[in-house]
Amino acid sequence: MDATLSDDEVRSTCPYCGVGCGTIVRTQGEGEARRVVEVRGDPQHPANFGRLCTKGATLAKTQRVELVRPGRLLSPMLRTARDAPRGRLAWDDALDHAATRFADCIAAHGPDSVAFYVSGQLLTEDYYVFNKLARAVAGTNNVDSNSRLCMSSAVAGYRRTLGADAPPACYEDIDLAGCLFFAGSNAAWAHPVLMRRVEDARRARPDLKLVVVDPRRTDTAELADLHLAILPGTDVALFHAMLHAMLWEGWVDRAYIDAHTEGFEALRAAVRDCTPAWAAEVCGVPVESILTAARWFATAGPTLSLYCQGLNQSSSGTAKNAALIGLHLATGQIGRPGAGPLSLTGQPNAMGGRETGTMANLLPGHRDPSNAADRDAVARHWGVDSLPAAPGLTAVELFEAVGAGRVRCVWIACTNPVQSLPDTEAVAAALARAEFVVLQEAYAGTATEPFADLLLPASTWPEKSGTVTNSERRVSRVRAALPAPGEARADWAIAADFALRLQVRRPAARGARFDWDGPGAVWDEWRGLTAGRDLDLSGLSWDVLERDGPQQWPYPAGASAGRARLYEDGRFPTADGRARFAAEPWRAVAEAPDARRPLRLLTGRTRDAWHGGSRTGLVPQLFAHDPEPSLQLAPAELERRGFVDGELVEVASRRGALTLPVRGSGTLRAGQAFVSMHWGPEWVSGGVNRLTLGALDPVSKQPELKHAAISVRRAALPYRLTAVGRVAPQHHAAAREALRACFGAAGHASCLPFGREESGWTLRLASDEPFGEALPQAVAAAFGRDPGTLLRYEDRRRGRLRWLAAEGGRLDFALVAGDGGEADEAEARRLQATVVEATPLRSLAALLGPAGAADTPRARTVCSCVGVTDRQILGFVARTGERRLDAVQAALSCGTGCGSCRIEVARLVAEAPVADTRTA
Ligand SMILES: Nc1nc2c(c(=O)[nH]1)N[C@H]1C(S)=C(S)[C@@H](COP(=O)(O)OP(=O)(O)OC[C@H]3O[C@@H](n4cnc5c(=O)[nH]c(N)nc54)[C@H](O)[C@@H]3O)O[C@H]1N2
Ligand SMILES: Nc1nc2c(c(=O)[nH]1)N[C@H]1C(S)=C(S)[C@@H](COP(=O)(O)OP(=O)(O)OC[C@H]3O[C@@H](n4cnc5c(=O)[nH]c(N)nc54)[C@H](O)[C@@H]3O)O[C@H]1N2
Ligand code: SF4
Ligand SMILES: [Mo]
Repeated sequence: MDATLSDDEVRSTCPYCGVGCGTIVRTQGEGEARRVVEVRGDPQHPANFGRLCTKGATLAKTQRVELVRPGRLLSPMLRTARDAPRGRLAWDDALDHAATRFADCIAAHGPDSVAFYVSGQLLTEDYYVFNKLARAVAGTNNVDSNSRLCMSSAVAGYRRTLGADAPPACYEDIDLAGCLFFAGSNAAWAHPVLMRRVEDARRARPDLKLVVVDPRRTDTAELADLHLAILPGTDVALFHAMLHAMLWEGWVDRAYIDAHTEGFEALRAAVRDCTPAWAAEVCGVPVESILTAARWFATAGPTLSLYCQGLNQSSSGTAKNAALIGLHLATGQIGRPGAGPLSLTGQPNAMGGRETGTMANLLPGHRDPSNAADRDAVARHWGVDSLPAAPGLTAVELFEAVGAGRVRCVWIACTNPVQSLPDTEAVAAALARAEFVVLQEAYAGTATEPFADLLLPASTWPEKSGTVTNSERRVSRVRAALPAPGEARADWAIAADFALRLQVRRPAARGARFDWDGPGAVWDEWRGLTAGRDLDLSGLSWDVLERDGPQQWPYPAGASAGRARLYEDGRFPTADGRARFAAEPWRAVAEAPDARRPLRLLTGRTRDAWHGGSRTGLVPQLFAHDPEPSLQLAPAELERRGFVDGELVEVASRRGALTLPVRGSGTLRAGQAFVSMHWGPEWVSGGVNRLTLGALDPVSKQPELKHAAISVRRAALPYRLTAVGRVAPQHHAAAREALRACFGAAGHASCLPFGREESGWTLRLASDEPFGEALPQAVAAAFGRDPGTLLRYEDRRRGRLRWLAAEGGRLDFALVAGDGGEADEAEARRLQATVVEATPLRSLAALLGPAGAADTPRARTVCSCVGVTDRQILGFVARTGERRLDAVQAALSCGTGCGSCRIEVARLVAEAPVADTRTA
């Protein structure tokens, strides 16, 4: 495999999304000084054939030396009392201490008084060791993963209908489909490299039908032939009405239903009253759209469904998944090229967690902890007498149990629950109450860190070695390109060393072995547990992966290739070999809007950010596309409520409130609001998940992170401070720490990076009392500015400050404080834009005061690779009248790199007003 690589290059897999793109990582330097200098797409990897999106393409920038060191956890740190500072200690002492705490807790309160909360960003080997540790040594099923927030409804949907948690289709089906049905997926932003493949398929076959079901007009919807902007949470009503129409029109495949399925009559009865007219009412979309969707799904096939959190993160997530899979079964759109339900996985190794059964309700190899035979099989493999039978706690329940004092010791690895779980105030309160919290993290400064008694430094990509499985069941190697920094260690090794120490203190748990000499040995033990199972990996050694590259499962012993598609023979892994229809009725979202909280809050991703941003947050360039937190509302909604674009509003749900700037967005319908899930307390005071709710799907226990009822009103925080400045690269991380320390008790505070080759920070504070003198001084100092050397324009009586620093003909730093009046805000925006865009400075007077130059909206970067803004694209079209996309791209180069922005560029080019009508 590695014949084409030079000595300083290794093949690995992108650490971000479940597309699972292959990367080639080039390093330079020796020993501790070795650095990643380039990451490019692997042309041989079947998930991406050399492509990367904005996030993958900027991986090398996350490894810049001045960012890596201060941003990482480098040694174990322990605090012995809640308010005591943490002190450094040796690994042996750290793990001994943890083992004593866990063992004492188990001895006093039983095994279910401890819990492990892990992550789909762990490698398969890490996952496997944590699972064995929890069940075989700690003796509890309290081991769950952030996949509970992500994929558990997909797991439940597959298990209920097809009999096993196995996505039956593959990426190649995109090239072969006649109809692509996206539901609750914004793949254009969340799975960009797959979207490039969709564009290719479109180009090759212009009659390919693209349907998108999403309440918002996303970039994915922008590309669709048919966009069903359904009301949030109404997918089951839509899918049932589609089936109703299919039955009426005779589009179902009776022969397939009769030969390969059970339960169709019950579903047919359930959809009898689900007429398209009824669904049009429930979903808020035209009847014709529902009929067209049904026709294309059934007759323009083969039909491939691609779906994600719009279905999964719902109190009826399992029903949504099952209803969609039901459409595939009813039309025979499964088990053949171009067809099938392909749930897109979010995290790079969401699949690995499902395979190794590292979730409360799963056991390794698609086994079930409530089944005695399954428990026995795993216990035998692990060399213990038995495994616990009591059901384990799932993510939301687990933190509720911590809050209630039933779980006392909790071990968190590779996830940031105080940012990403619903109702984060409750999560924080729970962790504050816990007796002992271990956090195994790679990066410093996450929202969960303050709650950790013991911090364990983990190595991460590009230092780790192991395997991951992507959305199409393809197993790829992750290969280490660098040694871990400081004392950081691999996750599997930390878990194994802790297990050995816990075994010493728990004699009954001594049978299980944890003495692997590397992750390859863990892999070999693990794949032994899959022999004869539907996901059989017994033939897939690391040698095979080395020789033949990434492979799909099943890959049983003796095989020479994995299987691209499942169920081609119409036989399913159920007792009788038949798939099952589910017949769940449509149910509304758990928290309906009412008079006090009239808006529906949707949440989701933006293109260039990854979750809480511990990694993408290191690259200022990745903020340019979505530079600051905001609550988006439909423009009509903004107007109706009398809000001005950009003003601060207080957003409140039943659980908590936070203050954000409000923005108009054409992607939303009236009555709806959207906030990106990335804006945790690391970036904006409070963090978005204060608002969200933990209403659970009854089967999958996945929380309804996408739907909450909220109220919005103008924030009563008249005093404002904005500070923006460039900082030297070596001070980037320290400046952030110092600025975050200035959040204090401000009613609203945010701290966001900007820049490309150079970088800096923007701090915004809003308060109900004046800021005085000390805080602005501290802010200036955080930017490395001596207040004595600044140009100062002040009206102390009115609390108005303008502190500026110019250098080399441009403004480098500006601090504006005042009473938040319109003139103040305009001035702050003007100065901010001048610093961020590095505009040559002609006259300070033109920037200051109400008589300042007319405001142009700040430019927003659309194309991250080349650095092209919306203003440049609009300006070019306005000047030239050019509306041919390729001509605009040839002139500006936008969208010619990774292509993640191409849909947006096309929209801007189409919508740009043209002053000159020569060619228009
Ligand atoms: N850039 C980026 N990419 C990522 C990630 C990231 O952090 N950043 N994270 C990865 C992870 S872990 C995941 S899970 C995936 C998520 O990938 P996606 O699920 O595609 O992303 P989201 O934006 O969370 O949600 C998708 C869409 O669901 C819509 N939606 C909301 N409610 C409903 C509903 O009731 N019905 C329907 N049909 N749609 C609804 C939202 O409007 C949103 O556009 O992304 C992965 N890729
Ligand atoms: N409102 C709302 N909330 C959501 C969602 C939503 O759509 N809306 N989506 C949900 C979904 S689908 C997901 S997947 C979650 C994601 O939520 P989280 O799991 O909290 O997301 P991350 O920020 O990726 O957290 C991973 C953490 O692991 C650390 N880390 C990175 N590499 C390693 C490593 O190798 N080892 C260790 N030990 N640590 C490492 C990172 O620094 C980071 O802090 O968010 C969920 N929350
Ligand atoms: S699509 Fe982007 S984030 Fe996802 S694996 Fe590929 S390069 Fe990484
Ligand atoms: Mo996810």
